[in-house]
Amino acid sequence: MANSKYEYVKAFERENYLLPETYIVIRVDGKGFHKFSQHYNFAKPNDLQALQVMNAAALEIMKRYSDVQLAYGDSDEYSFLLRRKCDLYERREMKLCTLFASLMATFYTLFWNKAHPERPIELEQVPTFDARAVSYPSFEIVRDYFSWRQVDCHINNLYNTTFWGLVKKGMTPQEAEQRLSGTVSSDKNEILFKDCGVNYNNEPEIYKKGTILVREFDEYKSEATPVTAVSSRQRQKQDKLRRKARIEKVHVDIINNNPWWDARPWLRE
Ligand SMILES: Nc1nc2c(ncn2[C@@H]2O[C@H](COP(=O)(O)OP(=O)(O)OP(=O)(O)O)[C@@H](O)[C@H]2O)c(=O)[nH]1
Ligand SMILES: [Mg+2]
Repeated sequence: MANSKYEYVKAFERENYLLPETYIVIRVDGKGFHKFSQHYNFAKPNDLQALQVMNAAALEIMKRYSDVQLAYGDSDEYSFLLRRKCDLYERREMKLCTLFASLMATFYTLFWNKAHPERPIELEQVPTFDARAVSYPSFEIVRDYFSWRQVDCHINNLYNTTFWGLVKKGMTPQEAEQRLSGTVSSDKNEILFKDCGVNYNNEPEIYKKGTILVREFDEYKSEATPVTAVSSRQRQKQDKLRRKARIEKVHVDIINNNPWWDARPWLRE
């Protein structure tokens, strides 16, 4: 009710507006997916169908929000890069985080049920996600951010692949853990090859590199004009182009891969 005597309670609300002209990254992460993966019998170390459900949910978010230029995901997490000039919900942090987390949970449930009609999501174990938003002042830091997530994917995947490789060869989980303690990357590669007969290089790219969803433009025109100088008609036109751009799914190395980033100048804008 407008102008009631209770209106004053609104004065207690606080809002964080993410800094203008900075890149926003929103990362969603599955809550308690260790348990979730056990409940739904995920394949170890990687469950391809579960990863595809994450990818489908993230793609759906990207389709809805043209400000998302790039998304990177592995395991139970996804990071979304919003363009520097994005004004989605006036850059209100709470609005963005709650929205992305709830969309992810809803889409995850829908796509999971579609992929597993025989094993639909049950009330006692529903997928939920937390979300955080960070604003980064330079594109170099954005690249380092995504490199950080991909390095994390690589480290976890090499460990998990070796661990489960040893367990499949007859070790107990404790023995496998002990065998891997103190080892570096090259040791794990060697253990995998010698003890498990697995060449890590031949493992699927989606497991080793994670998934990148990226908006691709055939004809790209720079938007490098100050935000105030762009008319609302121009802005609508640019938004339409972003909506029309195709979204591609790739599993490539983005760590220190300058040519990959440089070939997509719109990610900088
Ligand atoms: N078996 C299997 N487990 C997976 C897969 N993807 C994710 N997981 C599980 O999900 C966990 C994700 O890691 P975290 O996000 O650190 O753990 P979490 O249990 O979700 O905990 P919080 O995020 O802190 O709530 C992994 O440690 C695995 O246990 C998969 O493809 N196969
Ligand atoms: Mg998690």
